[in-house]
Amino acid sequence: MSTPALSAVERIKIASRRLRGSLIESLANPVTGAIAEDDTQLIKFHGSYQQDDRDLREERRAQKLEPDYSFMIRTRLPGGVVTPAQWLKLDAIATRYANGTLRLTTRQAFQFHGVIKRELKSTLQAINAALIDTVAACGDVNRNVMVAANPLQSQAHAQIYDDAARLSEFLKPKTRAYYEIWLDEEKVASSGEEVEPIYSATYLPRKFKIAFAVPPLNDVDVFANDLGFIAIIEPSGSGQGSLLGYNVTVGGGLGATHGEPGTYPRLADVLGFVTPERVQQIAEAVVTTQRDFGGRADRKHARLKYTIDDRGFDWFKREVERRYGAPLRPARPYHFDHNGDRFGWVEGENGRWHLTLRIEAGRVADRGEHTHLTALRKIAQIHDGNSQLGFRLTPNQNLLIASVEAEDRAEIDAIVAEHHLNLYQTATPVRLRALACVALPTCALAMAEAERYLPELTGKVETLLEKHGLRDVPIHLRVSGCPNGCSRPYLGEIALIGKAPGRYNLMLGADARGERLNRLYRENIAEAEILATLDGLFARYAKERETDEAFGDFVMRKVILKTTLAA
Ligand code: SRM
Ligand code: SF4
Repeated sequence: MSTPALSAVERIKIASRRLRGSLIESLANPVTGAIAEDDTQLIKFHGSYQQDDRDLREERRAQKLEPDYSFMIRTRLPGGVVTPAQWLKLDAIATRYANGTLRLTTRQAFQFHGVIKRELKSTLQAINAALIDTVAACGDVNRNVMVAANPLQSQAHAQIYDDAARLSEFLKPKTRAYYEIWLDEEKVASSGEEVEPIYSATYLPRKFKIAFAVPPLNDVDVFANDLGFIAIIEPSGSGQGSLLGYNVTVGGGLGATHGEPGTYPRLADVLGFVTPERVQQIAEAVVTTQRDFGGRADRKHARLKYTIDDRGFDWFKREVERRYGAPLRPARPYHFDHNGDRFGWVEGENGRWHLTLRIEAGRVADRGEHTHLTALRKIAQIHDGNSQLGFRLTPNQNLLIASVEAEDRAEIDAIVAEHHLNLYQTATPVRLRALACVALPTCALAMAEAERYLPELTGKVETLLEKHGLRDVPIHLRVSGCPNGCSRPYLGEIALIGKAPGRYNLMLGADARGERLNRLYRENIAEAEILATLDGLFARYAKERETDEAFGDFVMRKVILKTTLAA
C-alpha cells in the first residue's frame, strides 16, 4: 500500500529548522509588507498570522498596489488570566502598535490586529516584556489551554488553573526559534536541531486544543476540544469542595468546509477518569497518539476527531492506555447546567467580589460614548500593584474582574457607568450570550460578516423575540463568517454560518450546555429569510413549548427531529 503524499505544510515544517525558516530574512526585506510564503505558515507557531485588509483589497488591486498587509498577534495565556499591570501594558501595545483595540477571543486569549511588518518584532518584544508570550498560540501544536472562568469554586479552581498552566508549559515546543528571532537570543550549536520530545521534527498534523471545565458550568465548551478535562469536585457545587480528578474527553473539534461531507463538527467522547497528578501523562499519551497516527496528507482531515473516527474509539482508547501505562478508571458522574457566563457581581470566598462584564464580540475599543478601553485602563490603574485583583478573559469573549474588595466595588461601578461599559445590566439575555468570530475585514477565510454584523443582527432578533413575548428568554445566538466555526456556532441554539456576502446557513437546535450539536435548517439564505424563519419558529415556541423548555430543545424536538423522521 502506498503512503499518501504529505501536505505542503508538512514539507515546510520539516525544512524549517525547528520553525525558523527564512523568517529573519523575511522581516528584513524592505520591498514588501509581506513575508515569504513558506514563512506565512511558520509564523503561526510564533503566534502571528499575516493578513490583509479585505475592505481595501479591490481598491488596492485596481491601483496596482500590493494588498494592505498587516499581522494579527495572539497571546498564549492559560485560563485568560492577567494582572492589572499586564492589562495596562497590553492596552499600551494595542494603542501604539495595533489598531487601538484589544480583541478577547473565544479561547481566552488577546488578539492584536493591524501590526505592520516593520513593527512586528518590537510588538512581540513589548508583549514579552509584559511577561506574556505568544509561543504556540497558533500552529500545529497545543494551543491556548482554556480554564473555566468560575471564581465561585475558588479553592478547587486555583488548583485546576495550576494544572492547566502546568500542562500548557509542558506542551510548549522546545525550539528556541521564537527567542532567537524575536528576542535576539544568541544562537547556539543546537539551534535548528533542538529535541522536541512531545512533537518531534514535524510537530502535530494540525492544531490541538485543550480545555478544563468546572461543572456545573461548561463555559469552555469542553466537548469542542481535542482533549478536555472535566473537574470532579466533591462535594460538588460548593466553594469548599476538593478536586478528586478529571474525566478526560477526546476528539472534539468544530471546523468543517462547505460542500465537503468528509469534514464535520464533532463533540468529544468521554474516555475515563484520571487523578490530578496524572494530567500530564494522559495528555502526553493523547497528543503523541495524534502525532503518530493523525493524517498528514490532507489538512482538512487531520484533527484528532478524524483519527478517532477513522480508527475507531476502542482502538484509540487502547493505544492511549498503552502509552499511559494503565487502563483508565471509569468516568465519574458530572452535570453541566449551561455554557454561558454569569454576569454582574458575585461574592466569592473571603468576602471578595467578582464582576463579569459583557464585551460584545470580545472587542475592547473606544467608540463614541462607549469608551471601554479607557474604562478598563482606569480600573487597571486604580488596582495596579494589587496582587489580588485580576483580569480574566472568559471563553465567551467577556471579561471578569476578579477578587475585588467590597469597598472598591462602588468606584468600579462608577467607571463602568461613566464609560457605558454596563451592557451587562442593560442588554437582553440574547445579546448577553451572543458570540461572533472576527471575520471581515481581517480574517482571510471569511465568507460573510460576523463581528461587525452581530450588533445589528441581534437587534433584529430582539425585535422578533419582543413581538412574541420572549424578550427575557436566554437564547444562544452564534455567528461565524465561515464554516471553520471560531465562535463555536455548531453549539448555538441559533447559529449563522457564512456562505457568501450577506448569506448564511441557518443552524438550529443545540442545547445550552454545550452537549448537543445543532443541525442545518436552511442553506444559503439572506437576512430577510433568516428573520422570517425565526419569526415563525418564535411564534410556535411561544405557544407550544413545555414549561422551562429551552429554545434549542424545543426546535430539536418539534421541528428538526420531526422533519428528519418525515424525510
Ligand atoms: Fe479560529 C482559523 C479566529 C477560535 C476553528 N481562526 C482562524 C483564523 C486564524 C483564520 C486563518 O486561519 O487565517 C482566524 C483569525 C481571524 C482574525 O482576523 O483574527 C481565527 N479562532 C479565531 C478567534 C479569534 C475567534 C474569535 O472571534 O474569538 C478565536 C481565537 C482562539 C484563540 O485564542 O486561540 C478562534 N477557531 C476557534 C474555535 C473555537 C474554539 O477553539 O473553542 C474554533 C472551533 C474549534 C476547533 O478548532 O475545532 C476555531 N479557526 C478554526 C478553524 C477550523 C479548524 C478545523 O479543524 O477545521 C480555522 C481554519 C484552519 O485552521 O484552517 C480557524
Ligand atoms: Fe475567520 Fe471563519 Fe474563523 Fe470566522 S469562523 S474567524 S470567518 S476562519
